[in-house]
Amino acid sequence: MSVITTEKQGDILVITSNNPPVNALGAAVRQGLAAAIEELNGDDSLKAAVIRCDGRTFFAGADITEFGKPMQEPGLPTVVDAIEASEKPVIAAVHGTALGGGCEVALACHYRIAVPSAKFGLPEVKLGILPGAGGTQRLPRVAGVPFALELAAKGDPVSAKAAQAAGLVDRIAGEDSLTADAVAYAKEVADTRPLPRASEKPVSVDPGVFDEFRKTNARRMRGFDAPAEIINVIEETVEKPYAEGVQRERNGFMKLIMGTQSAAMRHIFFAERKAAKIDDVPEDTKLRPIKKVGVIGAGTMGGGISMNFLSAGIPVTIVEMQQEALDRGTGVMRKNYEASAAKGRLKPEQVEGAMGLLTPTLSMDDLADCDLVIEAVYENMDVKKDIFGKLSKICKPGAILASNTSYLNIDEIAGSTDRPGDVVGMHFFSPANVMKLLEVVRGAKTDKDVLATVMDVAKKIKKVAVVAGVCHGFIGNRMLMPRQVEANKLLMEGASPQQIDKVHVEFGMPMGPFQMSDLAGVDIGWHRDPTRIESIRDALAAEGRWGQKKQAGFYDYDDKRNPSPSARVAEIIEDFRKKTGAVQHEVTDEEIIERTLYTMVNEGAKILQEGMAQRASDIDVVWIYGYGWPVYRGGPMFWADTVGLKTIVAGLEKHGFEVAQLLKDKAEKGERFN
Ligand code: T1G
Repeated sequence: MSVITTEKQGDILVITSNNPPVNALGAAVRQGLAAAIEELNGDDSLKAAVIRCDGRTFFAGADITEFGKPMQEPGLPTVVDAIEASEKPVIAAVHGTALGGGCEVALACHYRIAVPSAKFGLPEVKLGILPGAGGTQRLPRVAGVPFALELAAKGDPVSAKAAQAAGLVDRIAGEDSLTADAVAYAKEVADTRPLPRASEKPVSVDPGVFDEFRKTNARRMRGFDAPAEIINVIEETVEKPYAEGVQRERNGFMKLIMGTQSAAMRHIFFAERKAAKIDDVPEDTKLRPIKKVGVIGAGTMGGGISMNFLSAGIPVTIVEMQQEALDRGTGVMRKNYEASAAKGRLKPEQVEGAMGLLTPTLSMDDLADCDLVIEAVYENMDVKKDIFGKLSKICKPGAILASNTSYLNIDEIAGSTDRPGDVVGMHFFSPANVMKLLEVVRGAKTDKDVLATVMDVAKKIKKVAVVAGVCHGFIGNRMLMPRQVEANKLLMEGASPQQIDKVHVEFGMPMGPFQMSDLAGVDIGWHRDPTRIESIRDALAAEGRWGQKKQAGFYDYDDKRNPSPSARVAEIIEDFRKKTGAVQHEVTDEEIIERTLYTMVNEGAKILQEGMAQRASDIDVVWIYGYGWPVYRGGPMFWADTVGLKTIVAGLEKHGFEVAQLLKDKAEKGERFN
């Protein structure tokens, strides 16, 4: 069955794409569209055409799986130009998400009609590229430069209503009558001339808008090539003829798509989706119904975890030991929702709706009818085993019992129950209602339907889930450890906190190891004995330098939490170096990269060879979504491939590290992780 079919409805040609799952504009679709436009213009009985899609969405863009392969004719630019050049009107009938090339197909049509729930976007920038089929030329002319910059350089979709307000959509159809409304619209405009061709529309522009946009979005665009190029292309071509402008667009597209950043971002696009699949768990595994969730602990984590479910419309029973702690926890949740409402991200009724699904209680017995219970108390194995022992008796058969532990042994926790098959780790990252990553820790006895259910729940609460095995720190925190150990050693050997952090921030991390310690709390995991000073961290903690919350940690902080190097910290470091007789040397930025980032890659290789992660790309996903690793570098394992595994091995050996066997083998064979 051809992916593109045509059907005459009177004198209107209805062109339909049926290319699941998202009507990506692959070669067959492009060929079919080109042939259909020829059919339209070659048949005198036809007066206009409608382009529509079957399935869940209008074209969701070029077929990303074709990137990097020889392009089959006709290319999308050729197809969209043929649509616009048609002598008879072509109407785009949009539902779902018209993204990237899909939005560009719609732009090349003479009219655009969409259902209210439709969205339009140019997310190419999130793949490290730019709209390569006329989008940078037609959108400014149809909807104005400011709107075009927002859509193309940021990559977020807009609603049909917003698109209509900007001039990108001409008419809104009934949610359930798109095709009929589109055909009627085609009949209405069949004889209207001249045809409205986007590329021929004049555009007025305030030249200052480009630098204004650059300034406003500097922080968000830091380190990325594509946004800057998109702004440049539009700025350089907006007052030029289409033919010239589209050539500049093409040059920009080719430059970006050949670059490492785009390869990295496309890698992450697919890696995130691959991570959702568990190799030995069939995709049609029957899921356990999750209608009600229990959360034990109303602290920062318990509250954040609860919000994920409440926001997804899933009722939560939250348990605390003390009324005061329970009230504080629920108060923080309400405050967080109200803060979002104040920023216009939520309507007041949504705040009440979410909070209305929350049942606070002091009794664990109230968890009896929950389908999933998530324990989020402090990191103490005895406490967790006691709780799980009780849950084992309280919870109904089939209820999933999950721990939010960030590094403790799930098998040991499961051993405190009489139903280890129901036990699993669900490691959220703080703040749990914001960070997208969820590590799903698979115990030796965790049932497959429990895993499949938790992965499905993760999608429902908009988390990116990655399966981890049972080891200390699972995937993310296990790789964080060697980074922190080496960063502290480098302090002892002559580097300053700000030098080490600067290298990481310039690499693209949101913050360096010491800024991160100050944010999380220097006292986290501290033994709390101020007389026992075995590390620089102990020395800081002993003086109450517990980080941002005390306006003093590895840095000093002003009232707005802006960091500045601390003379006191420099003294503490110097004293500690002297006390321990640490040998000093000139620490270079390259050494910092080798000792803090190469060691992470080495740990990632160990995680892979031990089977604690299913794939190298899963490790990449963990670091992108759990720690803010720059997506344009594709995650630690992808980045190692771009550096070259031989270089990684040499760097590790230079500093005396024992290289993981898998890393050594791959380097020797010239292989990559991804
Ligand atoms: N190409 C190929 N496969 C795609 C695809 C695409 N564009 N989009 C999605 N898929 C696959 C995806 O891998 C998954 O496969 C399945 O479809 C369902 O996706 C010239 C050059 C549309 C909002 O960046 O944002 O156009 O895992 O799980 O959550 O200027 O997919 O099932 O085997 O994400 O409902 C620009 C990318 C391309 C849009 C649907 N377009 N896609 O979300 O489902 S570049 C994009 C999405 C371009 C032009 C340029 C989302 C979605 P599998 P899913 P979803």
